[in-house]
Amino acid sequence: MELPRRTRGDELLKPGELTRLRERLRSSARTHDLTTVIACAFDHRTRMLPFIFADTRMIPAGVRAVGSAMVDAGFDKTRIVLQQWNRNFRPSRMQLDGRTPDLFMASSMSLHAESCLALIRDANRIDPAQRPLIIAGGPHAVYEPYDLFSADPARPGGADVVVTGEEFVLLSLVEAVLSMRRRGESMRAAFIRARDGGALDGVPGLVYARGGKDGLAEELVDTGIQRLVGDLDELPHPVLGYRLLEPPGRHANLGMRAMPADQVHRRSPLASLVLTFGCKFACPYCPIPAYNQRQYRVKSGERIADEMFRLNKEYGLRRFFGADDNFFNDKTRTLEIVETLARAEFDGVKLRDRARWYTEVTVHDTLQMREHLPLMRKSGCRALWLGVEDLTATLVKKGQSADKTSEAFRALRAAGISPMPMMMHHDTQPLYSRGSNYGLLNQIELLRRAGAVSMQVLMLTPAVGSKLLESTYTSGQVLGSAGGKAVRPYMCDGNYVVASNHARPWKKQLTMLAGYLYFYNPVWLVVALIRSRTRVALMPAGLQVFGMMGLVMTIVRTSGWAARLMFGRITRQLRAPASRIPMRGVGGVPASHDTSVAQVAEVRPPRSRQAARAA
Ligand code: B12
Ligand code: SF4
Repeated sequence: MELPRRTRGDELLKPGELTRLRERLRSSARTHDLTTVIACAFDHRTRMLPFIFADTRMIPAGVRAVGSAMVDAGFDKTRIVLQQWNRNFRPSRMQLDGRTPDLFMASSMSLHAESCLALIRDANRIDPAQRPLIIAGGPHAVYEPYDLFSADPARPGGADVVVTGEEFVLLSLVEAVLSMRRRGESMRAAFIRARDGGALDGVPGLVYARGGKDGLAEELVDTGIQRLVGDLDELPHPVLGYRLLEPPGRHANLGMRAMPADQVHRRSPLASLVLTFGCKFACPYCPIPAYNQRQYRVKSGERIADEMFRLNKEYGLRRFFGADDNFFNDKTRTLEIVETLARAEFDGVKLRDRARWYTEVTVHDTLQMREHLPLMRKSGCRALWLGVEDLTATLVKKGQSADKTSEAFRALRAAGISPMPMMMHHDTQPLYSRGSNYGLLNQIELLRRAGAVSMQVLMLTPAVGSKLLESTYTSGQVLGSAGGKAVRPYMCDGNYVVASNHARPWKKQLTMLAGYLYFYNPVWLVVALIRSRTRVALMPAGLQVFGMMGLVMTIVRTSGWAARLMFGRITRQLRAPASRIPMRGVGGVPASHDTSVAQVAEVRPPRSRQAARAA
C-alpha cells in the first residue's frame, strides 16, 4: 500500500510556515536548556556492493538534517552518533554536558531496523526518573512507524513517539511539548501530559502509544500524513549539522567533544545534500512519488551554491551527492540550479573549481537534457546514477530502451559525466540470452560498451509503501525462510533473493554475482587504466578497484544464502508487514499508516483538537 495523500491543495505547508516555527523556537530555546543525542542506526551486515564506501563514508543527510534543525532552533547541546562509526554505542551509557540527555532520537532505514530497535530498547533501560523522551524517525518510521513500538512483554521498550515526517513535524512536536513543560520538569513527563491532553493531535506526522505500561503499547494514535515544506530553501542550513558528530570510536559512551571541523572531510569525503525531492514517474515498485504526495520540491540554485561553498570553507568538503529522486525531473528548474552553480563565485574563486557533485536521474530525462549536459559538467557534475532497471522495458516501462539508454550514456560520456547504471534483476531474466538484449550479461555488456562506469544489480524486492507490496506477498513470492534461516530486515536491500517464484531461486542469487563478476574484474581494470585519457579520466579504474573489493564482501555475505536456497526448505510469507498493535487516527478517521486496513486514497486529519472533537 502506498502512503495516502493529503487532500489536494493541502499537501504543502504555507510559504514561510517552517521559517516562522524556527523563529518561535529560537526565542523560547533560552529558557529550555535541552540536551539531545541523535543516533543513526546501521547494521554492519549490510556492508557490500553496490553501497560499499557510500554507506560509511557519507554522513547520512537525515540525522544531519535533524541535528541542524535542533541547533538552528537554539538547542546547540546536540550530538549525532553514527553506528557506522561507533558500533558499541549504548544509549543507556550516554551523558552529554554532564547529564543524561533530555531527548534521545533514533533514525533508521528499514534495512537497519533491528539495530534501531536495539538502540531504543537500550535507551529504555535508563532509570525512569532520568529517561529521555525517545523519538524515532527516518525512512523506516515513515513507512512502518508501528514497528518502533513494543507490545511484546518479553521485549518491552519502544519509542515514546515516532515522527513520520520531516523537520517541520519534529520541531512542531518539540514546540508542543515545550509549551506544556513546567520548570525543572523532564521532557518525557511534559510529553506525557501533552499527549494525554491531546496537544499532539493537531500535529500531522506523529504516531504515539497510549495505555501502555512498562514500555508496552496497547494502542497507537496516528495524527495523519505530514504537510511537506514546499520551498526547500526554508530548511535549516546543513552546515550546522556537521559540527555535532561524535568522532569514530569503540566506546559505549560519548566523548567530551564533537569531531573537530578539520577532520570531517577525512571521515566523510562525500557530503550528501538535499537539492530536490520527488519524481514524476509512478513505478509500481517505488514508494517515492507517494511519499512526496506527487509534489516536486526544490532548493534554489543560490542556496545550493551557498551550501556547497560553506561546507567547503568550514569543513573542506569538496564532493557532494544530491539526495535527489530524479534531479532532471523538471527541466526548467534543473536549468535554473545548474546555471547558477556554473557561474557561482565566492571570494573570487569559481565554485566549480572547488566542488564536484553527483546525483540520480532517469534515462528519459537525461535525453531531454541532452544539449545541456556540457553545462552540467561546467557546474561541477561528474557522475549521474540512472535507474535503467531493465533495458528491454519488459519489467518496467518508463520510456527506456536499449537504444535510448545507449544514446543517453554516450551523451553523458561525451560531456565528461560518468554514467552509473542501476539495474534490476527479476525472475524472468536469464543470465544470458542468445540474439536479444534480455539476458543480464547482454544488458551489462551493452551498458559497458555505451560507457557505464560502475554497475548496480539488485533483485526486485518488495518495498514497503509501494503499490506492488501487497500483491507480492499474497502471490506467495516473498520468502519467509530458507534452510531454517529467516529472512531478516538487513537482508532486504536487493542483494539477497528474498522474493522469487523462480523454480530455482539460488540461480537468481548466483546470476547477480555473475553479473558483477562480468563487470568488475582485473581485465576491465587494466582496460580502464589504458583508456584513462578520456574525459572521465581515472574514475572507471577507481570504481573497478572499489567494485572488486565490494564484490569479495558480497560473495562472502550472500553465498551462504545461495546455498540455503539451493539445498534448504523454503517457506513463504503470505501477508505484508502490518501493525500488531491496534492503530487509530485522530477524530474517527482510520490511521494513515495502518497497512492492515483498506485505505481511502485521501485522508485529511483534523487540524486541531476542536476540529477533532467536532469530527
Ligand atoms: C542517498 C540515498 C542512499 C545512499 C545513502 C548514503 C548515505 N550514507 O547517506 C546509498 C546509495 C548508500 C543508499 C543505499 C540504499 N538505499 Co537509499 N536513498 C538515498 C536517498 C536517495 C536520499 C537519502 C537522503 O539523504 N535523503 C535526505 C534526508 C534529509 O532525508 P531522510 O533521510 O529521509 O531524513 C528526513 C526524514 O526522514 C526525517 N528523519 C530522518 N531521521 C530522523 C530521525 C528522527 C528522530 C526524526 C524525528 C526525523 C528523522 O527528517 C529528515 C529531514 O527531513 C533516499 C531517497 C530520498 N530522497 O530520501 C533513498 C532511500 C533512503 N534509500 C532506500 C533504500 C531502500 C536503500 C537501499 C536498501 C537500496 C535499495 N534497495 O534501494 C540501500 C541501503 C544501503 C545501506 N547499507 O544502508 C529507501 C529507504 C526505504 C526504507 N523504508 O527504509 C529510500 C527512502 C528510497 C526509497 N525507496 O524510498 N541510499
Ligand atoms: S523513476 Fe525512480 S524515483 Fe521515479 S518512480 Fe520510478 S523508481 Fe521511483
